[in-house]
Amino acid sequence: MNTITAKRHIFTMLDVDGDGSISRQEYLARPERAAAALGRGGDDALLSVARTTHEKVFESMDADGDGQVTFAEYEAWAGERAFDEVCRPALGSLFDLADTDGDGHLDQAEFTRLRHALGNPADHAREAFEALDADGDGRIDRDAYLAQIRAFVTGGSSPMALALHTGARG
Ligand SMILES: [Ca+2]
Ligand SMILES: [Ca+2]
Ligand SMILES: [Ca+2]
Repeated sequence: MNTITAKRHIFTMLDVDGDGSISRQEYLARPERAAAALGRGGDDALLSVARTTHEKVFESMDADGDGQVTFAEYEAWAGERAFDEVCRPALGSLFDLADTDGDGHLDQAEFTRLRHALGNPADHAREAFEALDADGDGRIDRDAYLAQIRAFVTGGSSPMALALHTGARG
């Protein structure tokens, strides 16, 4: 999978209604949906972190500020700098929502709930987990998880390709 394909893949996943752009509402629904699926209430401190970080990502992606992110905007924006400055905190906030016992790792049950919360189907959960659990100790480390997403979005290849590919439509 090359970088353009990876970008297209992620864009398609984020454009939930498939109308060709990621609306502000679509994007900001992600942390809300994840929190609800993970059993966290609207006043959860980790959810408020997730809301703030996702708002920053959206504002950063939406170059012309019209409340819609087109693929052209997304493609021009996505990359190493955007990942390090704004994506990483947002993805980390979702990881933290899913890390129910707060130990800094996702075990298989926590990871599977996160995938479900982000709208991925339940199938292939074990393969995705195994692909991301590089050292096979039965848990996914936060930094390793974020590094793998980074490798995927900036280089197009990483175990995350499998994890995302099996989880997204199309
Ligand atoms: Ca849309
Ligand atoms: Ca826009
Ligand atoms: Ca955990």
